[in-house]
Amino acid sequence: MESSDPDDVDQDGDGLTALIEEALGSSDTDAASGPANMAIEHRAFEIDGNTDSYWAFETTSNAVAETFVYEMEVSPDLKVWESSNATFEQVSSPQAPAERLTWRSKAPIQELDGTVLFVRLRVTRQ
Ligand SMILES: [Ca+2]
Repeated sequence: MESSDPDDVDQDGDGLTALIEEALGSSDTDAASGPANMAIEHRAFEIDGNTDSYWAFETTSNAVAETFVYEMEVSPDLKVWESSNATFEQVSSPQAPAERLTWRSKAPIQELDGTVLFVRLRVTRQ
């Protein structure tokens, strides 16, 4: 059964619903505008004077982000999803002026060797 909620529509077929597109500040009528707004990559962070490589999950956010709650979730198997609070922390990003949300793994990549973890962004309206 298809949802009649306009937030659930994916008009451009890029896999991102209208709600997610609005939260990212992308367009649900342009398939090229959405998916590239999210990335997970290795990034150097300085923590307590030590620079190390961490996983960084980053997404753009709508200029009126107070409309939304952005939560990063993790899963070991794509079946069970939970809050990323145990493995990631949300950090501010220096990449102004574009408003971006960034989460950093709590442990450096070298300590996560062999760990399989999937990530996703969960967005709800406030
Ligand atoms: Ca879409």
